[in-house]
Amino acid sequence: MVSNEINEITISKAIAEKYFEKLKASLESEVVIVGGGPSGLVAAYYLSSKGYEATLLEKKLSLGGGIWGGGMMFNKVVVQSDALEVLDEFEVSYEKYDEKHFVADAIELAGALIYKASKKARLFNLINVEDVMVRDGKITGLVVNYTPVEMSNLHIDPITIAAKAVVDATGHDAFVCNMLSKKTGELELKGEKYMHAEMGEKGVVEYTSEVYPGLFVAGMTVAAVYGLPRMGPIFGGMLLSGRKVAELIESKLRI
Ligand code: 48H
Repeated sequence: MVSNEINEITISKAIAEKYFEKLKASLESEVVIVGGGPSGLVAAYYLSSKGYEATLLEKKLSLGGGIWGGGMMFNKVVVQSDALEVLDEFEVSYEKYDEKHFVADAIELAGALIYKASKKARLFNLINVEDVMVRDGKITGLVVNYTPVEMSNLHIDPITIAAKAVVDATGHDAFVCNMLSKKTGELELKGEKYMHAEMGEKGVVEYTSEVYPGLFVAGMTVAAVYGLPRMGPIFGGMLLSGRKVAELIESKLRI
């Protein structure tokens, strides 16, 4: 005899109710982070740890961005000594390679960032940010649609999400900055430069900033906006940039 305790319609109702509860709560967020790579996940974690309502939007099925494949699909990543405290915060293990270079497992790093960020922030996958919302010279939110809508080229209008602060953490694409530049002409992107790991790593953290009222940049997007070198599969700069953008937003929203 099959009991009726597990019910298909209850399963569907539970998913629909809980998902739309989360989506509705996110429609007016304090901070929206675009991109679920290392810098975006770290920013989402630290912002929500500080008590801010942080929503992260990722267009792909899986979060983690460029972490998973390490360097050329060798799934290990290097993190320099300055960023080890972020690995410790996320309980990621690492091995010393020399005084300055440490090695972490790419899968463990991606898993830990996603896990810890998901405990605190509102994370969405399969949501593609396709435009910006601007009023009175300030970014006020984002225009979003489900990724399969874009992939299938269906004519379906997007919806909007309001935010007091937006973080462009879309990596090499610098999607939000490029869109803002195209639509307003008020932001100039210098474009990412050649490989120079030391300059790239330092610059990405140093130049993490607010680039337009309400719009902050973190991770590789910083390099795209400020014309900084790339650095390859070393991830300390991404982690520190994510932490720094959370601190900058905190000091701005606290006022
Ligand atoms: C929603 C979007 C959209 C959109 C893109 O590339 P990422 O891992 O970004 P970072 O900056 O946190 O880390 C960069 C690092 O992975 C890397 O590539 C390095 C260090 N490269 C050095 C080198 O020399 O090459 O993640 C960005 C995420 C991705 O998951 C995208 O899918 C997502 O943003 N994304 N999400 N709406 N319009 N555009």
